[in-house]
Amino acid sequence: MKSISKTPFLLAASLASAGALAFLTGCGGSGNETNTAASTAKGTSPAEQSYVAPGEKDDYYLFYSGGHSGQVFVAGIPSMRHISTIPVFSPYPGTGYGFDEESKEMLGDYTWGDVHHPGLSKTDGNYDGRWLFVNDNANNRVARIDLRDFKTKQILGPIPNSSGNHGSSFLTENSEYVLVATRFSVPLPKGRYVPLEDYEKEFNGVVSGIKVDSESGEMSMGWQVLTPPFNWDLGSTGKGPSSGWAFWTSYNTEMAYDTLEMKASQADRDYAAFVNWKEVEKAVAAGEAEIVDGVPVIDPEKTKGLMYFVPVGKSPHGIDVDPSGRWIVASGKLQPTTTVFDFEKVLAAIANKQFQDEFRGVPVLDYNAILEGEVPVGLGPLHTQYDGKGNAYTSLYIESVVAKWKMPPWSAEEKANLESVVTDKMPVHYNIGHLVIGASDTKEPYGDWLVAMNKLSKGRHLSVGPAQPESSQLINITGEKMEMVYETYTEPEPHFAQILRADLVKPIEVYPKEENHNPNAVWQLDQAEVVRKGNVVEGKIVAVRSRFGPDRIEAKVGDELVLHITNVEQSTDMIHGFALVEHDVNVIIDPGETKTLRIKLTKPGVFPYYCTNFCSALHQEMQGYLEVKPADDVALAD
Ligand SMILES: [Cu+2]
Repeated sequence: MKSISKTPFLLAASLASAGALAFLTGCGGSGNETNTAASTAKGTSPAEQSYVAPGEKDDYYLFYSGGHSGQVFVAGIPSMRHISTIPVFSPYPGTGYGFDEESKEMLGDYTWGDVHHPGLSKTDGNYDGRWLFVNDNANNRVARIDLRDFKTKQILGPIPNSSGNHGSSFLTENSEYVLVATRFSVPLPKGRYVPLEDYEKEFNGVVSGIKVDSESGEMSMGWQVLTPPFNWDLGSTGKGPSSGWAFWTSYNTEMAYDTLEMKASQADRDYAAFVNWKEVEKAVAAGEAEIVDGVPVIDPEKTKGLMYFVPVGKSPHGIDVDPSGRWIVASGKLQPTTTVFDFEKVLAAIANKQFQDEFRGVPVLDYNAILEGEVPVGLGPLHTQYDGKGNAYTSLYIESVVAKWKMPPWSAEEKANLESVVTDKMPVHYNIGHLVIGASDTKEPYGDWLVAMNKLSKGRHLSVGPAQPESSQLINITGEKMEMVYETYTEPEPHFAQILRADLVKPIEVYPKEENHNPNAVWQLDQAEVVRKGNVVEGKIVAVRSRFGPDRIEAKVGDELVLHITNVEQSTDMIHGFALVEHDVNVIIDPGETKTLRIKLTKPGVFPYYCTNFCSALHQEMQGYLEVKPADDVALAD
């Protein structure tokens, strides 16, 4: 049942009667019936616009990067309430992630990651609500979160030949690939030592195509394209006329390997890379790649026509394709303008060989031949998002502002004075990095809310000491002028986010029993058992309100304890946990799930185990004992 739209007067203070509220808003129900976008109506107060009453739901999911926490945070829009933490690259006892064997295996040898840019899966250029991909800048990985259960399902990496996976996760129009570029360059293949003095000659970066299985979402290495040792930065993917292309900016075309702060800011222009990934696919199929560390790598110096360089003003950071796919907007963070390229002119320039230069065999497109205009947005432009109504919004780090400007096509008058296309500026607090508009990277942006992710917050919240709480701001963009609506705390360290319409996702609430194919799952207390095989004590354990079966396990020092714990519940929100006192483990099992815990028993004693996730009035009674006898106890030997 769809709840009735919230009306401006609904939230007037006089309307406090619970009965009236229930009448006007419907009963809530289950699933993703939401509040509606009517809440963005202009003329209502900011408080009314972001207010989502108790029991009502938000219109959108906001997935925002958790940076070096290794996690993804989920909030609702417009309330900005934090509603979930999805652990990806770091253990998280709140959901037991990283304690059971299944998630430990995914994490591998790493206990953290540096999450930067979440990317939603797409079908035909629009979000399809299936998966969310995120990158790990530190350990060169990409992870896939399934939006059926909001859990991390795969971590791919470390990616061969890739060092510093910052320039991702960018999904192609039909999620054929997650596209990735390296931030750092190193001697390839990885593991080879070359002195830094040989940086220009011996170091390289790559852009990678990570293949995504259209049914399962499973990622695998596709191909890579070798690049000079520039530092690749943010990117985006094409659509419409730019379908099949991908774009990344770079800084450090100076190829400095020390004091980059100074040396990498010398050149007036750095290069963006325009990569035709469909041509890369063809070249790989034609056998033109060299296998480096198991991956087909194309050298654009040898295979022409798949990579072009485009000069962009001083140390660019973001490059964003508009919803039509024709306009490519790149911003140099050390210049006061943002540059609009016309992709139709790009195609013509390639056809007519309008090259101003060549760098290591890669043609450099003639800047003036493909330029549509340099828009004087202000100081420190970084990223641009689109509302789908002909407007662009660029974050200005130095100015601490979001600048709104009109996209081309421009009139001759506008073109002669591009200052006139900058129509509004909204101060943000402070030093904005990324900004996000829902579905800005698709064919059909939502165009109602913008979230500013600010890098420095300086006193925006109650003081909690030197670590200033981070700050994100919600801006209504439905009117001619932007309107600041709400400010919220964000867990560090937000980099980028994606906004998804809530009705595009239908998460499950229990894992259906018939989908559990774990051979060690048991569903009845009388099937639960613990057996010894040599020095392995292996148990099939039932967790049910409110007991563990069995609630007594015997072992001895030196044994390996392996427990397969099945939460046999099939009702919503009936989650059980399994913590073993003084053994640093906490496994959380959702309804219908089986998780495996494996630990070496090294100390004698009697150790209680108990349920960590509140499950019933008798939750406190949900406990058992692990008896660990001394190693020389002969009665326990086989
Ligand atoms: Cu429990």
